[in-house]
Amino acid sequence: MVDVREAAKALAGARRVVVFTGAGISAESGVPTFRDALTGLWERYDAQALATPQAFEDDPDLVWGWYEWRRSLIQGVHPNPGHEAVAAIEAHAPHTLVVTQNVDDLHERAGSRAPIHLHGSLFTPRCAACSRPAEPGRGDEPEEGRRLAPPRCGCGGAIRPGVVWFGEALPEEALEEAVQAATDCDVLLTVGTSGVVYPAAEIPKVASMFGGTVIQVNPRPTPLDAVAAINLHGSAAVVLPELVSAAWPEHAAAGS
Ligand code: BJW
Ligand code: ZN
Repeated sequence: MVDVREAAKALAGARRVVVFTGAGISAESGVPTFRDALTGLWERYDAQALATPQAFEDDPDLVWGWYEWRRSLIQGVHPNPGHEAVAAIEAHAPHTLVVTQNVDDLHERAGSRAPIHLHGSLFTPRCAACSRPAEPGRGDEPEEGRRLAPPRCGCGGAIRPGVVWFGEALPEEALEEAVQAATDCDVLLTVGTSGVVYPAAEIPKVASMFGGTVIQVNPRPTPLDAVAAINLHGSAAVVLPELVSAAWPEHAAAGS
């Protein structure tokens, strides 16, 4: 509780805030984290082995089926109080930038203004050959998942998910904007990320290096413990609303 109060004081006093999120913020909505064991058709695989250009080249039906299944799952869940608390931070601290590694749309659905998606989105498929944007599918995949042939573009190329796989460059503008915001921020709140995937994991480190106070929310230790001035051990859906209520008590009183 002392840590929450200390974190709330830093947050309420900050002019510029960056909220940096990972899969853990969506866990309580029912979205498995990236490093949870896979289930269904994919239980023999490790997500890190499926999230590569090579995996898509070797077995497009397996990889496209996995991404369509994940998009379908996300379409059936809702933002949780953690996502809502992030939107509340944006409402109270107008110079807030949300930078997410997540490929879901739960920040947007919770009311976040324009979150930066460092690793792309499940909702922006494109042609693997000519990059032309394609329409996302219907999102009614069976619960166990299935192999699914990717649709074809007019040019004959396979449609691929609009996400960033291992070995691929992050969207340049998004990364630049995130690094600039980390450089300039007073507080960076990192939530639900294992902090092991680069270059995204540099962002909290940049904030700390340039004098920002890093606050971490995670039930487990991570390599970012080393840069976090305040570590709030707990789940995002519990800790973030507590933090918002402590930072802006009128928010709690208004019941919003
Ligand atoms: C909760 C919770 C609750 C649970 N509440 N919390 C430097 C050093 C070493 C390696 C590299 C390096 N630089 C680059 C690399 C290589 C590589 C990399 O980082 N590898 C490491 C894994 C070793 N990086 C890349 O390849 C990147 N590209 C690149 O560097 O390109 C160079 C280049 C330049 C120019 C031209 C060409 C190339 C690309 C990385 C792309 C990552 N993509 C993925 C997949 C996206 C699509 C998909 O989703 O399928 O992004 S990987 C995966 O990891 C996904 C995630 O966004 C990302 C981060 O995962 P995240 O969000 O942290 O999730 P988890 O599951 O790891 O952790 C969840 C956390 O939540 C845990 O801590 C839990 O405790 C916590 N938690 N419940 C709060 N209720
Ligand atoms: Zn094409």
